[in-house]
Amino acid sequence: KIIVTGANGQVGTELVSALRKIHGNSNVIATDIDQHPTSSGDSGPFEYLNVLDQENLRRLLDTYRPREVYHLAALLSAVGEKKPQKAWELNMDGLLHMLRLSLEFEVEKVFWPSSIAVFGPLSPKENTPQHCIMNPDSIYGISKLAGERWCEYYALHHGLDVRSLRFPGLIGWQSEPGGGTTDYAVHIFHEALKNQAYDCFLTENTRLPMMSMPDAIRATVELMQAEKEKISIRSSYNIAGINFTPGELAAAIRKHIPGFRISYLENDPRQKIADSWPESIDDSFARSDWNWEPGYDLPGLTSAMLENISRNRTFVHDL
Ligand code: VAH
Repeated sequence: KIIVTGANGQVGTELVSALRKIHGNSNVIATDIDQHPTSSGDSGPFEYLNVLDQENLRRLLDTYRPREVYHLAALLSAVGEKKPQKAWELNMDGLLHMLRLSLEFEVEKVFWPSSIAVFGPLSPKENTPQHCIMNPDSIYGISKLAGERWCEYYALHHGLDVRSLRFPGLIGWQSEPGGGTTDYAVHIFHEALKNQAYDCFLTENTRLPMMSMPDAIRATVELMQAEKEKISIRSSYNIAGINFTPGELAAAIRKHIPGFRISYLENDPRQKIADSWPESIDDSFARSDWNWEPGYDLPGLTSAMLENISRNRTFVHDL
């Protein structure tokens, strides 16, 4: 059995579908505190889970005795700045409960997503390396940096096989973004199709590392399927897809929707968070340890998003 927490979130929705295709619907238990399923179509077991309720979590682990756990439940960067205590509690205590109980119930492998948010103003901006100064100044980034330290501690001191990826901004067409700083890169496609215009909350030249959701899901599966001996990083792997600015993304959209217009808001609180993050990531450890290779470039991502959203319209997008 496999348990996924935060299964109704932006990554969880697509990860549950991918894991069910690999392991069979009944073997992947989707759990979330939010009961209404977001994933259109595929069916499979769902359980209510508040990861801060240790008895709830213990009961689920005892019932299913999962071989693998994917612990995605968290608050993202922008929401986290509005609810710092809640973000710290959910992101930190939720992870600590999961690590401790995964050890107790002998879970074979645990996946936990970190983020480029672990880097800060003193980190190198371009081709940010796996090991460098990390002074995150968002609660979300602080919780992810502390979480990486705990994951490495459980791996080295307790032998727990916990694996992690520092996700960049993720762009997919099957799930809503979850209140992050990179959400503009998903909203923009829906607005381009609906109104041929978008008011972007980041400025034109804000360059950020990004990745298609299909690449992020494939990276997660490939990391978890890699032989244990190949994993040399037990904090969290840098992983890169593409990087672009809102201006470059608008130009790529205009190749499909010539009249598309974009305007840039000033002083959005998310701008400060974006300015503290890298512009591009060096993922040489992921490439050498487990042969990571991204699959989408910006033109490919742009046409895939526009095609799939206009064809599927999998969720009604209200800004
Ligand atoms: C966020 N989408 O914006 C998430 C992610 C690197 C960005 O962590 O908070």
